[in-house]
Amino acid sequence: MAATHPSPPLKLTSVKALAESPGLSSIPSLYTFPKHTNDEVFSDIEESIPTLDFSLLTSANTDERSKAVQELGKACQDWGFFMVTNHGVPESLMKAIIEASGEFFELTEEEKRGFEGKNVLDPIRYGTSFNASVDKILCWRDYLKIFQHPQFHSPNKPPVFREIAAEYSKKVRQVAREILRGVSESLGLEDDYIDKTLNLEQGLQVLAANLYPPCPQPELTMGFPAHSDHGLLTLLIQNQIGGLQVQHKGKWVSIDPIPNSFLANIGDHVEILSNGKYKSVLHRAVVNNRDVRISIAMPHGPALDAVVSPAPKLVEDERNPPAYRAMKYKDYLEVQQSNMPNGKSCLESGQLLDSQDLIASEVIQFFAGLLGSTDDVVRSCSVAL
Ligand SMILES: O=C(O)CCC(=O)C(=O)O
Repeated sequence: MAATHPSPPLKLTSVKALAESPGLSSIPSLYTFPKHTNDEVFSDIEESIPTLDFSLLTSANTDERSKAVQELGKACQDWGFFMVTNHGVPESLMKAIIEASGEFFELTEEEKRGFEGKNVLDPIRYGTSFNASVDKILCWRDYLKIFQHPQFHSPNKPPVFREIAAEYSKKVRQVAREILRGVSESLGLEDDYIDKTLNLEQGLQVLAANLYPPCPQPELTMGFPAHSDHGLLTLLIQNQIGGLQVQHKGKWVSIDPIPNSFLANIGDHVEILSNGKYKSVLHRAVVNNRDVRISIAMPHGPALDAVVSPAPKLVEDERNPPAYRAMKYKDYLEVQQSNMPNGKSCLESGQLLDSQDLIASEVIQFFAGLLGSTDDVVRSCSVAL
């Protein structure tokens, strides 16, 4: 095996440019990830990832719908991940958004740099790695992240991007909202509990396009290290090149792409809302030495100003005290983005609070409400807790 490149690149370039540099046969040492003992990939797994037939979830037949809701709840509890079929988003549109994202990454380095963002709340952010300003090891990945809702944004290049992204995001958002109704119901809550409490009418929707170019030493690096997703529900598609691995029963399981379906996973904020009944599961993307892989992940979150806490109905029982602190979604995004994924979900890295703290935070929110003050009061108090 060839030795790793001795020195890091002087200037941070895109992985695409690096991968295309003539004669590259080894990767710069800055891209080398340490091996972990739990890195073994479980290939002969007997169970397969659950599938949600979306047409049954939206069926007018109440028996069919309640069976689909039950299966959805089981998928959230057992895997945190599931395939979504019969979702009604045209296959041609799914292909078109992958192609348009590919065209974006084909722009010149200078053109792409025009879309570089600095802050997690910048509505358009092109970049490389995870967050190159904090990463100690670089990931074999370039990305483009664009806020699609509540305000729609788009890069102005390539010219086809805007129209395709607008159409794709609108359709995917409808699917996500419907699945979240099912998630709500499966938790024994009103079907519109998540929608109303977290103000999904103003919910954040992000289009995150990931580019993983072929890598000469794929076994040494990582496209996207283990992480869980912020928000409520992510719907992912890819260009039929595998690479996603999901943690299941302590092992990594490769999930093969299935044409014309979404791979869905619940995010950290469903874990919080469900008080841990549904876990936001770690996943990662590995790279290969042959094919360019493109994935489009679409996280759907609460409104940025929504404060997320365990649903009171799910914590009223003293055998099940609140396990998570109330936190504004916007603040959570900033915390998550400020650290490179470290193999733990962001929740595990400091979100747990005991019930005393949660009661205190609810008291603060109550008084903030009485005083008619803004959410900033809540935020500053919550951080101080
Ligand atoms: O590319 C993939 O398959 C994973 C992407 C992902 O996990 C993300 O964008 O959060």
